[in-house]
Order: sequence, then structure tokens, then C-alpha cells
Amino acid sequence: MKPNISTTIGTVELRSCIYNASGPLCATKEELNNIGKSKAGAIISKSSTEQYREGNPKPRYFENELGSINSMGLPNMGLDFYLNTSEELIQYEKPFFLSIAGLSLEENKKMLSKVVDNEFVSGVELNLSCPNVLGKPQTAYDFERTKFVLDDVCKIKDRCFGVKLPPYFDLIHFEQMAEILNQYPLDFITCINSIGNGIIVDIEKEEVVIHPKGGFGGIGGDYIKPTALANVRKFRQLLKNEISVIGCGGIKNGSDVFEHILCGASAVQVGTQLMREGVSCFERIENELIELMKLKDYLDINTYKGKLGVVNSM
Ligand code: RRO
Repeated sequence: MKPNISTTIGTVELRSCIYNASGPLCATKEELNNIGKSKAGAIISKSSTEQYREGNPKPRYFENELGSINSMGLPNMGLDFYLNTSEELIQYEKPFFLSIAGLSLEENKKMLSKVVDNEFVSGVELNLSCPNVLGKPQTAYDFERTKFVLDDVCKIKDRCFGVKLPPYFDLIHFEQMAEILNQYPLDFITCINSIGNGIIVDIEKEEVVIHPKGGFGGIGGDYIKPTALANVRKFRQLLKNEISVIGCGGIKNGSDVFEHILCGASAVQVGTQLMREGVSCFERIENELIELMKLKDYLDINTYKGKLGVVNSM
């Protein structure tokens, strides 16, 4: 029998647990339609602000064989564009998630109130972790502020709703954040956003490879997979069952998806590899995951989700 790789986030059903990360190739109508036509299990938009944004000056994205660095600065078409586009995306018969990243709490509340009137958006991912907007901190590194934001936005949300988190590195921080998240009716968290404010050096030019912010930018790809897996694993252990964990970070083949699911992911998002390969990556990664599950005699992802073994030390 062919293994089943479907999944459910809140009440939203996905034929495949593999889809795009908010960010790469999901800002324009053409890009969103391309993800719709692909084998991605869902479509998520580039994080949206209320108004159109040009983003940071170029070059603002760079990749090498190990991963990527970006300082895009939230370029997007503005909320109305994504709400208006949502209707044409229903032809693909897969969920459409809207990512929002307002520059203030008021902006996020205003955007969420607008979503309430829209019947085509399946769910909302609130980005609390953009590392690249000058003068704006990553909200989810400020625990009190995160609680304040969730208090407000959870009063407005009317459908599948979750937050995109930055990577954490300290076990106490996982516990503190999980304690906050467990107080809210969230359907999912997505972890992780890029690892903020790294630098990649061009040895020949003896220069940084991207121009905004003196070359500092969010790191993605292979560089970040171990951190992503640790965040998925720790939050799966600490969060109540109603909150699904969506894994993001370093996924470029079927075994990467398998690792994320073993750590506790209910679905996974592909970022850097989507930029490299385009939307055909979804079919390839899906086939690789199915082949691996066949080899291991797993008929669906729930049979191994979160079941990563540990080795007892002396
Ligand atoms: O647009 C960006 O610079 C950006 C965002 Br909003 C984000 O959440 N993560 C990232 O790596 N880049």
C-alpha cells in the first residue's frame, strides 16, 4: 500500500504534509499560482503588511551549497492583494494560509479583523520573528511582549491560527515560551524562522555577500537544520497536544522531512530549497519521503511522529 502523507493542522486538512515556507517565491500572483499547481500540500503567502512594501535594497539574498542568507526587509504586495488573490487559489483545492507580519500590534489587529470577512483563507500564520526590519526587534524574543500580543490577537482570530517563531537556544527559553503558548487557543506553531543576523563572507572580495544592514541577515538551509530539529523536538515535548508543530529549516529531501516528523512535526515547510529548485521540489521530496516510508513499513506519518529515540547514558 502507498504510504499516506496527509496531515491535519487544527481543522485544516492537507493532502501532503510538505508545503512552502513563507518567504521564498510566494509574494506575487504568479508565484502563488505556481505553488497551487505544484504538489505542495498547501500554499502560504509571503508575510504581509497592511500596505505594499518594496523591502530592503538589493542584493538582499545569497545562497551557497550550505544554505542561504537574506535581508529581504518584508517586501510584499500588501494585505488586500493577498485577500483578493485568495479566491482564485481555491481552484487548487488545497489550503491557503496567509502569513501576516504587521509592523505594530495595531497593524496586526487591523489585518486580522479584515481576514474575518474572507472565506477563502484557511488559516493565518502570525510572523513573530522577522529578523530584517531595521529598528524592529523579533517579537518572540521578548516573552512579555509576546504574551501581550497573543492576549490581543487571540480575541480576534476566527479560524486556524498559529505563530512563526524564531529559533531558541536555551532550554529555559523553550520552557518560558511554551508556558506562554500553552495559555492560548493556538492551532500550530511554525519553527523555525531563519537564524537571525548571521554573516556570510565573500573571501575573494573580502566583503559581505548581501548589502542591507552591513551584511547581517537571516540564515537558512543546511546551516540551520540541527537547530530547527531541536526547536521542533523541544516544543513538541512541552506544548499541549492541540498545538501542532510545523517544522521549517534545512529541508531539501525526503529524509529531512522524516527527521522533522520524528522530532514531532505534523507538517513541514521548504524555504531555501524552494528558492534553489523551484516548485518541482515538492514532488521530488514527496516521492523521496514515500519511498523511505515504504522501506520502513510506515503507512502514515502518525506512526512515527515524535517517536525519536534517545540513548540512555550512564
Ligand atoms: O522579509 C524578510 O526579510 C524576512 C522575513 Br519577513 C522573515 O520572517 N524571515 C526572513 O528570513 N526574512
